[in-house]
Amino acid sequence: MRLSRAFIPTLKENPVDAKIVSHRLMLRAGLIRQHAAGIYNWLPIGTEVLKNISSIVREEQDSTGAQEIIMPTVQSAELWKESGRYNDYGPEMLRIQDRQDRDMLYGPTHEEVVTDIFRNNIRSYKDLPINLYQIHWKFRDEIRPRFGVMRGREFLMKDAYSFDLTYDDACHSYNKMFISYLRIFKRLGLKAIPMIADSGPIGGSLSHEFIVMAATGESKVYCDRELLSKEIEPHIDYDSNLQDAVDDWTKYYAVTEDKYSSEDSNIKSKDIISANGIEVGHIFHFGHKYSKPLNASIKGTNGKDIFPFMGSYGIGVSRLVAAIIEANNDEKGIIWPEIVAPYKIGLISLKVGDLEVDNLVESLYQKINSKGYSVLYDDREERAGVKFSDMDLIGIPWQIIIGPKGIKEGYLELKSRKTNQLFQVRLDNIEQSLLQYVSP
Ligand code: 5CA
Repeated sequence: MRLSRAFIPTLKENPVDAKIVSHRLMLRAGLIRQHAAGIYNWLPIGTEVLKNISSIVREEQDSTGAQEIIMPTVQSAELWKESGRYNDYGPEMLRIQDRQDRDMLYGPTHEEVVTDIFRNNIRSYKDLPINLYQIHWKFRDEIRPRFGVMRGREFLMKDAYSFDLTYDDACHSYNKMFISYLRIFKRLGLKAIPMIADSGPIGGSLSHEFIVMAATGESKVYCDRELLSKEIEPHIDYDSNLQDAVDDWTKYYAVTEDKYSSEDSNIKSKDIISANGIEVGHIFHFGHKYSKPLNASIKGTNGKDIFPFMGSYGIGVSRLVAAIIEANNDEKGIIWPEIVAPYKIGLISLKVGDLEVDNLVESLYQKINSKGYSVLYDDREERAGVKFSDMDLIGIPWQIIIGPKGIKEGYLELKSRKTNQLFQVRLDNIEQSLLQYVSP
């Protein structure tokens, strides 16, 4: 993409009402614009980052055997009256009436809808286990939307729902999501720690939140220091028994504030740290909480009707954009991990209008584009300083810098946004040399 044609409305000044760094940088780098309180427009590079995060979430969820669907954002209130949550959910639910005066709502979550799909289409234990997920918009009329997309009213969530024949099978489904979440957050360059959590309005007795430690996080957590350096095993076979792998994480003390008791900390206080964190995921096992009231029974192995055990598993996809920025920024702007960056390479011409430079940069732009690299080419007639600071603000991981001096001497400069290191890359063997540092 040529920057002269790209819609990336950057801001020079810090927006005054943005209180945390990710909110400031998302506005300044032109990722989002507010539409109404807690409701945002996602502009091109914000959209690109959401797509990149969604792809990783999708790949990892698919590899567990979960299947992607799309459910409606606007739901009928009838189902919620059946489950008993219509009144319980409270003012966070946006309730609407259609022209027939029927009660509708904008979905804050989808347990009822997915259970309705299940009961209308699945009849036998032979169809279990099944896990259905979507990546879709939710609306919660949060009392205090704040920090930009960190706590929005409309936000993008990955929500998965599992159905199992037995409690043990349901534990296996829960464990699969537990491990899958650790893998997803690691791929996104985040350290997210699973912590025992309160299940709130979703319900059930077993639940873990995945927390990324951050001073600006809204969740207060207590956890064993050792978890901060714990790594996930690189390989996983989802058909194998995952209990040991999960126990290896849950054997440490790690709880959110609701589950904390000061007596716990007395026992081993020296190992336990208290900190703030961002809740990027939350998984729940709630057994028959929805399958029974919605009468989603199927034929069991002995021909008798049984209710499936259920769980649900959420990831805050739009919140992750903010969480990644909180973890990856400096005074100049965002520092995207390559895997989510809106563009991997920024191409900066130091002298637009110089024929030799223009020709070389143009041909290089075509070449690296055709090799599958995503490139943002700053072709504007701006001072070099402006170009550098825009690329740094937007956070492109690699910047190729070309000027008349380098051309004369037969090289270009490649700068790493993260380390600020400069590498000289020879012009006569550019693809090979680039591959050393950046993969498409
Ligand atoms: N149905 C379950 C799991 S599918 C559910 O709704 N869980 S949740 O309420 O915990 O939400 C899942 C994730 O969505 C949270 O862990 C958080 O990362 C994200 N999330 C929740 N509320 C918001 C919000 N207001 N703004 C941005 N992200 C949010």
